[in-house]
Amino acid sequence: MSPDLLSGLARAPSAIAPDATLLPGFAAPGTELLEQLGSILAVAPFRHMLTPGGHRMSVAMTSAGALGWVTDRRGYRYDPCDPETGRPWPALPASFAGLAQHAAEAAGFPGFTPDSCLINRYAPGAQLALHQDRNERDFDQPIVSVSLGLTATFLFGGLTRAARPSRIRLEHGDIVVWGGAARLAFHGIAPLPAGFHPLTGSCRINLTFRRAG
Ligand code: MD3
Ligand code: FE
Repeated sequence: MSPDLLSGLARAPSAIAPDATLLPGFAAPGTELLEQLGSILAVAPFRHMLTPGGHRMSVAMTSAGALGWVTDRRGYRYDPCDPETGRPWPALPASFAGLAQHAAEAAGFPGFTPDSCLINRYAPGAQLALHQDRNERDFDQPIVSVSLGLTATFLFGGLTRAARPSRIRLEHGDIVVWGGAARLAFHGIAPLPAGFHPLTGSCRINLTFRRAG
């Protein structure tokens, strides 16, 4: 088999679970996304937020779009303003929204129009415990995730916390679309191993596009 055919097979969409579609390398491998990201971070830098229980999250986060996801002692929610500045979150770049819509359509969810992009930064050791995403208004809308930089182990559980999660490697440029039956699945990220990626250095960045409001 030719190397071309092999890589073609490796890059075909695949089902992680019903209604959870991995689009390997669907995001452009270059620096365009990261350049736009730099403009967002200049206005709304990464910060470690507090959980309602008072724990500082190991993942650093920020947002772009009409709504941004926040957590503090008062709870988890979407807010039109960055609590650090009191100002609206930076706009969602049209290229980001277009990429998310294109990916959603490729996975069978046409007409996805995100109003929020949560941006997560993982340094080595950072992790995200198993959770559900349920602060959004309409669970019929998918979530689109874009992985950049270091490879992470994604934990995909079932619809109850008790289900033993499967482990999936998410690499630079991979996009996953989570809709339908997968939308309320428990999921998380295992502690990030140390490493170096030419575009992000010693971290992983994940963008999740949502219709929150
Ligand atoms: C499956 N982020 O921000 S992205 C999150 O890599 C979050 O930073 C992880 O979980 C990360 O909430 C995982 C993949 C993901 C995102 C949302 C989902 C998978 C999902 C919602 C429902 C089911
Ligand atoms: Fe999540």
